[in-house]
Amino acid sequence: MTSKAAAHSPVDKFTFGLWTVGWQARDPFGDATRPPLDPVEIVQRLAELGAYGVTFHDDDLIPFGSDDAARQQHIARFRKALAATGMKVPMATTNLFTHPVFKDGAFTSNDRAVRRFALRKVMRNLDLAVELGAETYVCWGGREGTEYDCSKDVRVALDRLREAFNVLGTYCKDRGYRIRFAIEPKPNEPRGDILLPTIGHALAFIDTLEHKELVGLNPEVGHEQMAGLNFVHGIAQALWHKKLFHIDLNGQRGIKYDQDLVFGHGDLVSAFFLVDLLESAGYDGPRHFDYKPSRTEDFEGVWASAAANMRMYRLLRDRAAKFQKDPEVVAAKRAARLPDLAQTTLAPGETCADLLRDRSAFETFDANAHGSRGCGFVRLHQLALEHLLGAR
Ligand code: DIG
Ligand code: MN
Ligand code: MN
Repeated sequence: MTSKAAAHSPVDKFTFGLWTVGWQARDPFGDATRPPLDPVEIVQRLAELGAYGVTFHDDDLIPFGSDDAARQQHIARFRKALAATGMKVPMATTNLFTHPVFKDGAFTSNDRAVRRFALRKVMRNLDLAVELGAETYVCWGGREGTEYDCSKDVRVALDRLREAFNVLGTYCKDRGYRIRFAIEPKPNEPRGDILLPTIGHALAFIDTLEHKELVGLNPEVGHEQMAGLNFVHGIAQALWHKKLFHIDLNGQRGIKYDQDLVFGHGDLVSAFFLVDLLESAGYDGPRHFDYKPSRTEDFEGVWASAAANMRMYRLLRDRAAKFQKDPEVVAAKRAARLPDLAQTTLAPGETCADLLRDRSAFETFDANAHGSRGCGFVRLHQLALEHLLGAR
């Protein structure tokens, strides 16, 4: 599929990491199948495809170890491409996982000098992120973890992780930076077990931080699904905590290595309900695709895969909107008593004493009658799938 005139408008807020379409497809068992892509070309091509913006790790834009002159040149070229295309940079992050120095982690490395280097590396890219207008700074602790339980006392590692976020929060507050952190959980890979492996672990950790209001989540579809969890439930809880600061969209087919497929190319039914939830909830952040164009693809395939992510989101959004409006769906939801769940279990002002006096709540409650009532969920799900399939 060649890049047609943009089928998507920037209003959709579709964004991509430089590292996604720029992935050279090197994997643990094979060399790169594609040459490197110039970040300037990435910005231009994604703009043509209708993307809203790009995101980056520091090292995606400025090769690790570049001197200041080279660093400034890379940044200047990038800025020029952004200005020429109107592309935004809503999010940035740090590569704390590729260089061997991070082989035992960054914020939680047993080597204190590495922990201090990691903080400085983040601070430097935070400055650039703010200059470029980013509002979210993602922290994916890909190397924060272990292969052996004896190699790290996780309680102490969590102390160091908390210290890092407290220091970085202070760093931003001292400078008046209007940027928030978004922790990206992942259960494993590249480490045998990664700290803060799921949305739940991350939410609990965030609540212990000094600047907890500055820290939220950047959940990734495949990462929760690698742990066998329901991503829609995870996003619902992140929304419930008001901590969905950003989201990484992609596809994953079950509990296996991190596939980073095109969005919707994994569990399509889950992707449908995810889009339904995001749109119904009024999520107004970037729809960020953190995926890898399959190693089998040439550059024509790379750009086709980028367009596919956006097309999949829009198709699902259109179908979810029809699903919500379908009178049969509204009736089926009512029959399934979905609206009733929003009613508080105790009436406004009702006390425990009132509940204890209410014989219909217990003494005369007919459990068998209620237990034999049908819920009507299968019919509702069938209607959803018929919308997903374009059959309604
Ligand atoms: C992988 O899912 C991670 C890294 O690519 C990056 O740090 C983060 C940004 O979304 N996702
Ligand atoms: Mn991933
Ligand atoms: Mn990600």
